[in-house]
Amino acid sequence: MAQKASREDFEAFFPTLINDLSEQVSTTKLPANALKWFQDSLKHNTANGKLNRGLSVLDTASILLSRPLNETEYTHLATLGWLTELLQAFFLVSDDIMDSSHTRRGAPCWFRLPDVGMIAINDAFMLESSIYILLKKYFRDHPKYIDFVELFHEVSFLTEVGQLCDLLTAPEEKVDLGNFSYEKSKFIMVYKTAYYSFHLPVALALLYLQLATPGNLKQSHDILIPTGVYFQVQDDYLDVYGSPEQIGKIGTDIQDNKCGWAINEALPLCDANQRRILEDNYGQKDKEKEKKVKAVFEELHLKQRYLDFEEKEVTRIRDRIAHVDDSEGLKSAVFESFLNKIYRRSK
Ligand code: DMA
Ligand code: MG
Ligand code: MG
Ligand code: MG
Repeated sequence: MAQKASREDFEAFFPTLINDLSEQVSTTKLPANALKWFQDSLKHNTANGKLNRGLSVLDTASILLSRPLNETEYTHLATLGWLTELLQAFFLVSDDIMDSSHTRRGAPCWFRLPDVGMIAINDAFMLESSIYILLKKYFRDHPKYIDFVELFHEVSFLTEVGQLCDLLTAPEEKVDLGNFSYEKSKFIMVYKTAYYSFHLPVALALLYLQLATPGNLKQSHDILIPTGVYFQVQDDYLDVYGSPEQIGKIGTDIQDNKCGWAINEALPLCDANQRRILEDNYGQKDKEKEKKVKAVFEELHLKQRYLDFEEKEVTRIRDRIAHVDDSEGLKSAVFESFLNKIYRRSK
């Protein structure tokens, strides 16, 4: 029987990796304050998250093996899990700068801390570099070492393509709702979120267990990319409707002129008057204007439309999951477990 990874055990494992990275960076004989800075960044930027990505690496492997992980497997897979969390930390630190966000995981964004500021850009790079230092330390002799490296590089690149399109469709001071479309928002969701958040953790477990056949990877991809899009629709919905206490961040999408789920849902539904209100108020750094946009969303019943979308989409994904071909060692429970982590989430 598979065993669900405990969040506490997984969290307790991270200090080992901080020690490894500290040891590595100390070979440069850097000043003590720089070592402490790096350690603080590693801690702050990985803390208080949901850890879905990291835990899914462990859960996927245990499901594929149909048994609890032994000690070596746990160490290796927890390391891979934390590498997905480091990638996430790298993306979040930079995303918060680019989105002018204020809070993240219930605390000020890293770059908002008075002593940090734009040093955060370099901290983001170091969070990313940490992935490859740890990969080398723990997986240099694994038969799939180069595949791990390439996977992280490829997934990072795809995420950066997504972030680029997210930013280019959201120019500041140039609001043109005619430029938005459901197709554009879907493209952005696939690339900026689905690959690194969903495809990556499962692909890592498959590679580690040497079950990453082209067939298994393709099946995983075809289920996990729609799952990732569903997750980003939730993120976009919660940006507008979640409370900051719940989601740990203050929504910025309306003021940032983002081509996200809510505005694309609203545009085809609104009458001329509502459209004018959206055009006059969307994408501006002004709380009152944001409220006017939200009022139109309310009139269009976006909350209910979201709930309907969620049930329809999850039914569609579950149907795909039910048809997984397990002839090369893949299991539908991998995807059920991942989907259950996010179904009807409120944070
Ligand atoms: C999420 O975009 C994508 C990445 C790569 C961080 P987002 O700006 O919607 O995320 P959040 O709402 O967490 O700032
Ligand atoms: Mg953001
Ligand atoms: Mg963003
Ligand atoms: Mg968001």
